[in-house]
Amino acid sequence: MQAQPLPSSRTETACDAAKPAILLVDDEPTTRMMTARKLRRAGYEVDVAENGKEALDRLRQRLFPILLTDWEMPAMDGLELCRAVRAARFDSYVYIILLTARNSKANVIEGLEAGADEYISKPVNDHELAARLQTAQRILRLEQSLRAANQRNLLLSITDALTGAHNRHYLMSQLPKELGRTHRYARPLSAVLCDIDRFKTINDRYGHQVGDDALVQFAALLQRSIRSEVDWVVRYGGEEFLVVLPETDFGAALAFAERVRNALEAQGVETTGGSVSMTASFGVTSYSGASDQAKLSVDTLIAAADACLYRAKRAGRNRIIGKSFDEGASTVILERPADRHFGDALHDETAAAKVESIPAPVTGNETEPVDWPGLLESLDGDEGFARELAQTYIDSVDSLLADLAAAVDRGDYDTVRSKAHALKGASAEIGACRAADAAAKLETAALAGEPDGLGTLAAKLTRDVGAAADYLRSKTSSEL
Ligand code: GH3
Ligand code: MG
Repeated sequence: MQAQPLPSSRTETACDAAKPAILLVDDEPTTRMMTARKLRRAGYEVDVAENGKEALDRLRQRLFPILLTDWEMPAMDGLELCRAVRAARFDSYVYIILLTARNSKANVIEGLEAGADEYISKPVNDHELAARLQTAQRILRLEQSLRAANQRNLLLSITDALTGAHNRHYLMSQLPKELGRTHRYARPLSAVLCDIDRFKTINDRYGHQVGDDALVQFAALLQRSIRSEVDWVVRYGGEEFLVVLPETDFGAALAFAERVRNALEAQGVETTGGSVSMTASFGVTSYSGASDQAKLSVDTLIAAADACLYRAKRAGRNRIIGKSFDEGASTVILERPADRHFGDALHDETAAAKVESIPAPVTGNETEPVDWPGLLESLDGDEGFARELAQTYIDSVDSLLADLAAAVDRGDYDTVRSKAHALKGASAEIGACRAADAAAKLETAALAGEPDGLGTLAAKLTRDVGAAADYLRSKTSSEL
């Protein structure tokens, strides 16, 4: 007998050009072959299986939007197959048509309850099969558009509408997972909090529209700077973004922040209102993923980045301050413009260990030589320790300044650099921002071997350190 192609249904449309693939399941070879041939001649791509078990294996390997299955089969029958397909929850919907000689009401109900969408009695009428397949395609198209709408909605629910970055909702659902992986596999994780400097003045000067555009462009700069497969950007607040960098250690995270800081400082952003100069400040924080960090939480990670960002703002903006949770590591200050000392290490992304750790800068009080309240806060109010620290600073700076003065007189750059470096660390530790800044400038000049202005820079450093020591003396005698 010659197999006839399936008659075309009157409702067939142009969309039927790409017909869905059908998996045909029947244990009887002749019926299987004949039905397969008809379907193929009607333009369907068809694969065949001999029983439910084989069909299920096939479905696990590739997607068949339509499953046309016999009821009675060895190994796994049609009903069991229906149940297994529904339980498997494949990525997209499988439309199931049961073919069977059983056509009592009870059978129909049983088949539908097992998960079949449609039911055709044997012997199959070709017109009926063609019409049923049309229905299947209609339902599948509806299901696909629903699925696409759901995906769009899901994306919208985790995306910031203005910048296209992720929103906080996404952050709070994903960061715990990233952190979990960090702990489980002892892998590093870094987070960089970025905040545009004096953004209010950009709004004031250019208008809110340009301000919006500047935010979009800044987000785009961040997106261009990350590894798109693994890193992600969240709009954390109005003009504040958090970049999550999995598998990234402290040194590489600092290098990332420096790349962005540098690009923004150099180019600003192109907006609808023209080119806008702007800078940003960065708080960088990293977990190494070591097991002793199991207690570290999402909140701790973000709070540390926030504290670093706050310090970067107070220290003058357009800079990076980082804190690693690695054992023994302390806060790293990156100067603006990046000084040679840190810059060299930063350009070598693999050389995290070479990034010099110096004690936390406790800056913030811009009128006093030392930010004493900030220091106490960073020490969790431990006044006893703050007193000891102040005394140590007072005791040590005199000889450092004397050595420095002698080295300046001799033109001994190396000693000038090392004394300036020591004064920078000590001053940052105690919260003497101006002194730390002056020391950094002198250190940079000495490193570059610039004789001009070395004396002036050393004199300023001496004054600032002296003022800090005096301030601490007055504090220790009055308040402590
Ligand atoms: P700082 O350097 O201390 O960060 O100063 P700042 O001016 O950037 O920070 P501040 O928090 O004082 O002001 C943030 C400004 O960002 C105020 C707010 O109007 C603006 N802003 C927040 N969200 C948006 C936004 O979606 N569009 C625009 N155009 N401006 C925004
Ligand atoms: Mg800001």
